[in-house]
Amino acid sequence: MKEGIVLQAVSGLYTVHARDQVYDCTLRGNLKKELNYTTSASFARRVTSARRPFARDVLSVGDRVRFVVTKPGAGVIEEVLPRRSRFVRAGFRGREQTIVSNLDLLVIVFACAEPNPDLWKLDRFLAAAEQEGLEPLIVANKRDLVSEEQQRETFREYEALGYRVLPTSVRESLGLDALRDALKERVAAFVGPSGVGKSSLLNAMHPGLNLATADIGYTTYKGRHTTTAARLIPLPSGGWVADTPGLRQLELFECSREELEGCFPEFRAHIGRCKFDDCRHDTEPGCAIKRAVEEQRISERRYRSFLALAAEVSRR
Ligand SMILES: Nc1nc2c(ncn2[C@@H]2O[C@H](COP(=O)(O)OP(=O)(O)O)[C@@H](O)[C@H]2O)c(=O)[nH]1
Ligand SMILES: [Mg+2]
Ligand SMILES: [Zn+2]
Repeated sequence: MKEGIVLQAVSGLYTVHARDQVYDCTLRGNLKKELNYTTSASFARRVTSARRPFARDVLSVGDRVRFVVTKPGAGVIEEVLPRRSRFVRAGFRGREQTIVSNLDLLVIVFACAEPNPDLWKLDRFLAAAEQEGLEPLIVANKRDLVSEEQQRETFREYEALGYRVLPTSVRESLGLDALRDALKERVAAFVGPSGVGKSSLLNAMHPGLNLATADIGYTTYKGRHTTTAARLIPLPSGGWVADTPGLRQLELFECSREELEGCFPEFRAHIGRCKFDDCRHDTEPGCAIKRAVEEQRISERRYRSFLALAAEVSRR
């Protein structure tokens, strides 16, 4: 038996990638009943799919599988390995839909300039990564347009929070090896505003595949409604990049106010220490979060970022 990863899943047919080769696979008939989804003890949303109907959610892009080769380039999937994570979104008629399994790295790309980095937007992506239990990697691209000092200064506060910041330049081939290394053996998604160089970075790591077109994603038509399919792109240097429009517009998904607090790592030590149990950390007296802001243990800017996100979350 071979082991591989599902790159594409279309109407019961799976493209499985194993050691630089792809196989068109079907699923063993009685496999559906045996699927046993488990997940790591990370901050990620718990996998409870065992109680959900499997009919539409048997296997997804990113699942690791064992399969037998039945003829050159084709096989039958015999076993699905436990899922480490499950990235879901509301699908058709609001039904929860697995978009990518085993996604574990969120590459958040911003440019040092052109366009100037919007740190409020960066905070949103980081909060979403925290909520999904994804490891974030901040890429500060177009480093060639600013000095090293300016790049460091702009992203310093994130490093202080413990996030990894990787300066890159596609133009000067800077940091690309480090990015390749960070992606190895991982299932990653690239997010960030348009024009920051996401496609350029992917093309630089994957010459030969023009990702400018892949950026749009693609659509399959099934009956009356339209679904947008996800796929994984294998990188020659190792690792897979998830390509789906739904991921690119990543936002906080069904996030409660309480959950949002935990998505700001510097808040965690102060949570539960406010005078009121239902403190919104806004105008209430005896607020531990506001005290931490006054004592400069939480930055004023990140605090205001939290309030802006909290207002949005509670409005939903
Ligand atoms: N100066 C500079 N320009 C870059 C760099 N990376 C990408 N660009 C340019 O930025 C523009 C947007 O890049 P693109 O990859 O399409 O961004 P995307 O929208 O995030 O996919 C293009 O004109 C690129 O040539 C870089 O490292 N330095
Ligand atoms: Mg692009
Ligand atoms: Zn408070």
